[in-house]
Amino acid sequence: MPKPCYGDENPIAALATAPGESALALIRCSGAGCVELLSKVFSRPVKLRSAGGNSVVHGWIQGPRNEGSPLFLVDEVLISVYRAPRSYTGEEGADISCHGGIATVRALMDVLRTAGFRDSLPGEFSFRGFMNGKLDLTRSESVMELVQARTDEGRRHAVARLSGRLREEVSALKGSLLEILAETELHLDYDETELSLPGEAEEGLPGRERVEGVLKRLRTLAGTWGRERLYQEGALAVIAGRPNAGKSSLFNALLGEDRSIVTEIPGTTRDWIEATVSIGGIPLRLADTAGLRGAGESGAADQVERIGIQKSRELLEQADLVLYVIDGSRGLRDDKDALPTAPGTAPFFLLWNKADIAPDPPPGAFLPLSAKTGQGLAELCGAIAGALERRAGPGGELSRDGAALGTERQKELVDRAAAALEETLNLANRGEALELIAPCLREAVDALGEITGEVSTAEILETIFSKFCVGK
Ligand SMILES: Nc1nc2c(ncn2[C@@H]2O[C@H](COP(=O)(O)OP(=O)(O)OP(=O)(O)O)[C@@H](O)[C@H]2O)c(=O)[nH]1
Ligand SMILES: [Mg+2]
Repeated sequence: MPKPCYGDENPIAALATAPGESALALIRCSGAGCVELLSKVFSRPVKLRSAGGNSVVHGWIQGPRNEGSPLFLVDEVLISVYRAPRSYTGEEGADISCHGGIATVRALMDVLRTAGFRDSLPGEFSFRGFMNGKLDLTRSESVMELVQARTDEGRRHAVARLSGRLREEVSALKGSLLEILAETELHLDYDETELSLPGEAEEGLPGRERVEGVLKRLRTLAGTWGRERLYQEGALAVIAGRPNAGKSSLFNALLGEDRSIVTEIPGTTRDWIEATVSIGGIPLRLADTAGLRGAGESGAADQVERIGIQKSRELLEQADLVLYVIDGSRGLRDDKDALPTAPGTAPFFLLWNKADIAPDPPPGAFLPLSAKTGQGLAELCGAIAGALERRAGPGGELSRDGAALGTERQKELVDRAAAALEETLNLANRGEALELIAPCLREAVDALGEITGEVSTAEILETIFSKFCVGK
C-alpha cells in the first residue's frame, strides 16, 4: 500500500481528544463518502445515511470480529454529521462521541480501519480545511497555538489570530503593495510608449509614501513577536542565593503550594526542582536551587551539595531572569562571595527576604519581601512580568488590540517583506529604473502571501501541518 500523504483525499479518522480514561472521547472522521462508510458499522445505517448536515444521530458502532462472523457491539455513540462544505475540513465529516475508555477507543479505531478509514496524519484535518479554503495559514496556525496555550493570556492572543485579526492586517498590507505594484507596472508600460501619467512624476517610484507606510506597519508587526513568543514559550526564572536565605520558601509561595522542602537547616535543597507558574499570563518555569556557598567556607558543602551548587551555577547561565534571595535578617555580609561578579544579560532581582523580621534593606535596588507572610509577593510578580516583557521587546500594547504574530515562520516572512521594501526604497533613492524596483515589490507581496498561504508549496504546507497534533 502506498504511504499515506497530505494531499490524498481518502477518508481519515483520528482520536481528537487526549487518550486515557475519561467520561467521553471524540473520534473525528473526514472525507467524501465517510458517512456511507460509517453506516456499514452503525446500528441505524439508513438513519445515518439520510442525516442532514449539522445533525446528530444516536446508535451503536458494531463491527465484525472476523470476516463473516456476526456483528458485535463496540460502543453506544452519538454521531454528529457534517455535509460538505459546511465542516471544519470543508469535506463531508462525522464526529463520533464515544465513551472515553482506552480499550473502547482502540476497538472503535480498529472497526473504522476495517470499514475503510485510514489513520490521519498530524494536522491533516486542518490541512484539508486549508486546502478547501476554510482557514488561511495564520488561522490554521492559531488553532495549534490554542491547543498549546498554557496560560489565559496565551489563549487570548491565539484567539485574536483565530478570529482573523492577523490575516486582515497582512491582507491589507499586501493589498496596498499590490496597488503600488500595479501602478509601477503601468508606469513601465507607459514609459515604453513614452507617455507620462497625468498627475504623477515622470520618474521615480509611484506611491513612495505608501511603501514607507507599509514598511512602518511591517516593522511594528515584526516587533510584536518577541512578546507573543514570551506568552507561548514562557521563560526560565532561577531562584538563587545563600543557603537558608528562603529560596525554597519563595518557590513555594510563588507556586501557591508546598513543593520544595523548607527547613531551618542550611543546605536543605541539594538537587534543583522546577515547576511552571503563570505570572501575569507568562508561563514561567521556576527553578529552586541549592544555596550558593563559597569554596572553603565553614560548614562547606559535601559532595552531593557541591554537585547541586554546580547545577545552580549552570542554571543561572541559562536563566531568562534571576531571583537572588538574601536573608535580610542576616544582612548582606554573606552574599559577597555568592553574588555574580559580572552582570549577565538576564534581569537580576535582589530580594530582601524575611522582611517580617529583618531591618530595612540598605539603600539600593533591593525588593523587600517575606516568603513567609507573603508581603511584597504581588509587587515581585508585577516586576517579573514587567522585566520579561521589556526584555521581549515592544508590541505589548499593540498585541492587546491590534494584529500580532504567532509563529517564527510568520516573523521570518514579515522580516523578508520588510527587507524587500527597504531595498525598494534604496533603489528608488538611488534613482534606479522601475524595472529594477518592481521585482523587489513583488518579493514583498509574495512573502506576505506566504504568511496567509496564498503563496505556498506542498513542502511548506507539509512542514507546517506536520507539527500539529493528530486529530487536529
Ligand atoms: N521569618 C521568616 N522566615 C523565613 C522566611 N523565608 C524563609 N524563612 C525561614 O528560613 C529558613 C530557610 O528557608 P528555606 O526556604 O528552606 O531556605 P533555602 O534558601 O531554600 O535554604 P537551602 O535550601 O538550605 O539553601 C526556614 O526556617 C524558613 O521558615 C521569611 O520570609 N520570614
Ligand atoms: Mg531550599
